[in-house]
Amino acid sequence: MFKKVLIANRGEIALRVIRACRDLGIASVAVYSDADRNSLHVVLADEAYNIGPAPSKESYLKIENILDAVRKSGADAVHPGYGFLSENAEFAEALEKAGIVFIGPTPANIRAMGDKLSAIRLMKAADVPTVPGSDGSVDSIEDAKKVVDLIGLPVIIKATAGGGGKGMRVVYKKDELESAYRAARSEGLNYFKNDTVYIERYVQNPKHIEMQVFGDKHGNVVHLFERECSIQRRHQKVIEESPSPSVPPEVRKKLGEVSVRAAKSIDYIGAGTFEFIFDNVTKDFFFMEMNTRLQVEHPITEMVTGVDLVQEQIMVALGKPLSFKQEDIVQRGHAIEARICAEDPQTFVPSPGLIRRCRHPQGPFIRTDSYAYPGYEVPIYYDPMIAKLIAWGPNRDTAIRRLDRALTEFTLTGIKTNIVLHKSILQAPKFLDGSYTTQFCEKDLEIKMPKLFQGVDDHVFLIAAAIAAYNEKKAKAVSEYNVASRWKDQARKDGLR
Ligand code: MV4
Repeated sequence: MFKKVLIANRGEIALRVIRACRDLGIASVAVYSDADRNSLHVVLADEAYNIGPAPSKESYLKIENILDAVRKSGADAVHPGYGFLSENAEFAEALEKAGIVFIGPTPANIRAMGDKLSAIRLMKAADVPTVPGSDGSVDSIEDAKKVVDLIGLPVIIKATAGGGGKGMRVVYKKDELESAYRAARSEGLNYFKNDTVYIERYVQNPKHIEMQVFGDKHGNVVHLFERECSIQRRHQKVIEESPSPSVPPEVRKKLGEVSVRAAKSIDYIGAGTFEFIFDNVTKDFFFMEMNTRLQVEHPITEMVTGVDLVQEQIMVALGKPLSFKQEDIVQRGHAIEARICAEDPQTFVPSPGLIRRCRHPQGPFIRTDSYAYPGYEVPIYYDPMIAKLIAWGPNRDTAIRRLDRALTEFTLTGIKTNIVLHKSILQAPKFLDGSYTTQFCEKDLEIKMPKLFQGVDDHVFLIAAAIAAYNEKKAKAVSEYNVASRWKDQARKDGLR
């Protein structure tokens, strides 16, 4: 067994990995930037090392600083979490050279899937369905026109190094092609220093379906079924669920077979995810890219399969065979995850700052992966996601009800959060019937703010705040029940105190 694992990450995922270590009897090491001195991962790990200033480039992304902390702590393995250095082949290689185990795929695995065109080429060779397209890079506008003549419109132009929607253009009409082609190339160059682009037929009514796979160092590969992640906004996932309400059993079977074959074809080791675009009308699916890391939304897979994916990552990195066989893995019930972010629910602008009240939801079949606590200041430097709420139920309707209950129970004040956005999604007809596509947030979602806030003048808020301040002083304690947003309830509750 490893003696000590260093977690090269922060936030809720650092906590998730610390917990897996403790469950396995492994000591954990936190690393933190100057902005994270008061972060929970520093408290919960067995030891912690400062790795530099607040900006990620000077701390969480600085390989040399992480390696220093590894040496100082005497850790024998590193878990990278997601984001930051989790898909950095040089980091994995540097650790390997230093005799430290990288808890993740091999550098070769990361490289093979890191370049999107190389990934598509490898997947085609493994007989994985891909979208009809340019078959390699498209290096001139003349070539682009030829490709469009061949595959027809609409098409999507993608930068090979692209991500997060950058360097991507959808083209519906022939006269839009040239400007879209130039835009995709220049965005690729600007954001990723690479202006290589390729073209695919644009799949309409797209759903984002991804498959969790796991490989070990003995050649075993198993899939853990799908997650649907089509509820997203500007390429940021908002809600994920498993199983997908749109995947029929026979397509699910095919997705499983294809994913295991794909992972085997590249000798994949560890946790990985194949991302597919799924046509909700024809039920066809096409390989898009592979993520060679543990993903944010991994808990929904854990909830329906009962497998601890982080523990499994650690055991596989140690060289142990997978603890389960394909036939052991079944989808039991339904799980949904809501990403809770410190952001304005209407403008989606990040809202970092001091958390005043924080009470996490509890009760049956709810899991909360959060690093929020009262008095914590959410830094401006990192991702605004502060918590994940995950609900399980024997069926989709029950899981939705329970997630809604958990959202209602979640008290989080001082900062703005997207909790009301989630509440609105859970009421939307296209969400409830499962027919939503990746266009849902733009086209089908109406964000409903609580009635309390509609048509109320500012001076009413001022009076409410004054009442709240008075009550707080009178109670000589901080109580979440006398915040301004609950001033009506307060009037009723006064009699109880
Ligand atoms: C597509 C697609 C439709 N057809 N590829 C978006 C992120 C990246 N992982 C792949 N993406 C897409 N690729 C083909 N051939 C639709 C998306 C897509 C999308 C595209 C434009 C605007 C918003 C989108 C949201 C989700 C997925």
